Amino acid sequence: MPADALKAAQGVDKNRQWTRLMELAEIGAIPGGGVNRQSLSTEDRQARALLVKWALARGFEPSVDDFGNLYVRRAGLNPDAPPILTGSHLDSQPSGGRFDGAYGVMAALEVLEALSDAGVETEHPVDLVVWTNEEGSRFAPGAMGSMVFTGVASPQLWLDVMDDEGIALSQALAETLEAMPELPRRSFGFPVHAYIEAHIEQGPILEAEQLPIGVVTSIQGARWFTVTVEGETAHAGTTPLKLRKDALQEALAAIQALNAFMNDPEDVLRFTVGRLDLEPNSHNSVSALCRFTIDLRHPDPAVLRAKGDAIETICAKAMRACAVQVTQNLGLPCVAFPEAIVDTVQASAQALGLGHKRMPSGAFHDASFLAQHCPSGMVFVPCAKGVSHNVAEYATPEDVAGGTRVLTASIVALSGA
Ligand code: HGY
Ligand code: MN
Ligand code: MN
Ligand code: MN
Repeated sequence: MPADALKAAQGVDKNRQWTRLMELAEIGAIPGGGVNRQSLSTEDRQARALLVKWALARGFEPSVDDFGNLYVRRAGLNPDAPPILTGSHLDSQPSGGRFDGAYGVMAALEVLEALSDAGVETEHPVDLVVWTNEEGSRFAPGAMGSMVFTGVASPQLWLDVMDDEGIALSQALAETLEAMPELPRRSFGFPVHAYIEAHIEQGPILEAEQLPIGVVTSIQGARWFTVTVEGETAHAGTTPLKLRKDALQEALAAIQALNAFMNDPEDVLRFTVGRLDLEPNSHNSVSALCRFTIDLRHPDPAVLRAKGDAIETICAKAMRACAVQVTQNLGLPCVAFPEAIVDTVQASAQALGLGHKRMPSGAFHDASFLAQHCPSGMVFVPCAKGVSHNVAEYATPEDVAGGTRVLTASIVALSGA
């Protein structure tokens, strides 16, 4: 571990990072200590503006790409060298926590500040990144910004996607870019030397084993589907049950059949129906349409493929009188990070005397796509009871500072001092 790596890690200021995390958490704050700062919303724009203010105050160079991915550069000794990228996302779930995503962005800013405070120069520039729409809760799917950056998908694919208020992504994106007119534009897919994301674990393992650092080795794959069941609306009082084409009842039959099929005695597979929308959604009318979402995850690509590919047949078989359509709107691969990156993160934790373990990630991250673009890795810190995507999400000032020290040391080790 180069001496500069540890020197820079000591530059991490626990209080500065914590104060910023709490100030950021005021943007979109909701009762219970969480945030509702959904992608490309007014709150998302306010958070981005606050980050740019902090960056400019330190002489770092903000920029943005056409999909709203926001960058902040700390120059390296070699301006032509591909940057080290580090960051996460500022958008949250509707009843999200203060740390999911926000921690990785504040950790990245703290890395830049710590390098400057410690007077450590890096060969490669270090770029903070804020990925647009990692959560996918307002505009599905998630990880859009990193998919567009890495060329996995064209932004055209989603410009017409609407949120629940009928606002198109293209409009929300235009408003976000218009809010930062002074920022120079970057291209998608520029060469990246390495990518490292700091994140809360969003699971109970580190806390249960009282370890301050998770050295992430892999991220399980995820597939998102939307199932649309179409029936016919009818009068609730006069229409005999056997004549109905009741979209809700037949959607429930499909969900029951899917639950049975997805049942996994080892409890490794993750199957979630998170959204269910009805039309006309009225007390005394039979449902004409039921749309529900599926979030399917598994660490084994063969299982993820087999289980996901069976969904359409299972839903069709469950229909009595309705029609059903199944569309997949996210395919996130099972990812294993390269040993060189994992070893560097582990060596940093070791050199800093922080207890750690190698572990997989149950949550997906933008790192899932960056891993197909450049050598990538992640650093986890514990969160209280493993709770996340919940207003009660919490991590301690000590743990988030420890994670940022490991991130800083890893970045210096990777970027060459
Ligand atoms: O859904 C996920 O795994 C991520 O937290 N957005
Ligand atoms: Mn996240
Ligand atoms: Mn999340
Ligand atoms: Mn992420």
